[in-house]
Amino acid sequence: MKIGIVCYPTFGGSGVVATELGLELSKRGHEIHFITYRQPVRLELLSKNVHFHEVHVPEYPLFHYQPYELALSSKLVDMVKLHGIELLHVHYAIPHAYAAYMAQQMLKDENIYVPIVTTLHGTDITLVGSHPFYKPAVTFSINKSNAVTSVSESLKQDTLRLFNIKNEIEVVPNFIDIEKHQPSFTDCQRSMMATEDERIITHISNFREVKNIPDVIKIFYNVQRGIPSKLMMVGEGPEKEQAEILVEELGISDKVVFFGNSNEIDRILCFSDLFLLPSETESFGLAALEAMASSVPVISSNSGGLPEVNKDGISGYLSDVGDIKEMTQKAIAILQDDQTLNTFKENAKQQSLNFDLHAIVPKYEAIYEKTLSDC
Ligand code: GMT
Repeated sequence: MKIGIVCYPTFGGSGVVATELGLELSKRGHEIHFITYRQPVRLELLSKNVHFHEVHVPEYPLFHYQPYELALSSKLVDMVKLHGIELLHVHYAIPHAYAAYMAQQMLKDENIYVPIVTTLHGTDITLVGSHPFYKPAVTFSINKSNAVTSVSESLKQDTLRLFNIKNEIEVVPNFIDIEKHQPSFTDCQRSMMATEDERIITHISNFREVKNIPDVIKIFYNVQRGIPSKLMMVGEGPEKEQAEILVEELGISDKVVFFGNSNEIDRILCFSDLFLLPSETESFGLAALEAMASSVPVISSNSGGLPEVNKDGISGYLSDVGDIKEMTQKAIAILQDDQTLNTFKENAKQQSLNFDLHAIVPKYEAIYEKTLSDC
């Protein structure tokens, strides 16, 4: 199949999933066209089956907001015609599903029909999409998609609760390329980050309010008082500066490393002992799955789709949002001795195997085939 993939090209989970999906589909013989405003971060290699088409938005001083949807839908029309793209798979409803629908209508005028598969990722529904200013357009574009998927059962239920949806929503969970998370580094360069008696705790995110970054730091602060440890903070975002100030105020600057965005997530996870994700809400928690695939147990909140990914008492623990005390106790319970830690590490790895890309990607292929045959 010739598939156009539209996504955000940044470090966000939806872009990562879209990129990994496109790469795997290309290995399975499909021709993939990524259409977005920048080359996606994990899309390092273009090949015979992987193409990237950049959406340009010319700056014009009359516009207070440059019309990205317009440029995207025009680019989609051009690329479908030029490359014979048979189906568009758009990740994150806003504004991608809307732009794809406009492209579909424009192409109809030229007797070309391109179906749309929309994948809902989380904040496009829970935080942003349900805002009254966006809701009618989001509802419309979900209902006009030929097929709709969501990354967890929890997100599906949120979508049905928040919007008037007439379409079927199929749950296709996020996935991981387990092979990429095999330990390929001899000692993971752990010694560069911590002494032998220290545990390494990690958090990876886009540092938005929804991630509850202050909770990450407070949990770590409590843990390091009983168990010698270091905290690795990976990512960039609006809450990062406040996080650095809090670390300073708590007097733990020598124990916390802020990495910024990193293309070496697997290297950092390789030397990690515990992953913290105390988010306010999380439709899935791809970062937690990536940690588990690297044998890192997870302390998370129990909100949204996290209980579908992290299994309480097995791959880690789940607590109510904001329950720093319980999260601290559970982190200590995992880290307190090598035997317990190793059991959680093995279980985390085992749990991640349920999300192996070889099991999940065929589900998308089946959706594409059905969508095309229904048109
Ligand atoms: O986590 C974010 O803020 C980024 C956001 C995105 O769309 O890139 O992540 C959402 O999609 C991910 C991939 O499906 C999920 O793993 C995240 O849980 C989800 N984030 C939220 O629901 C807050």
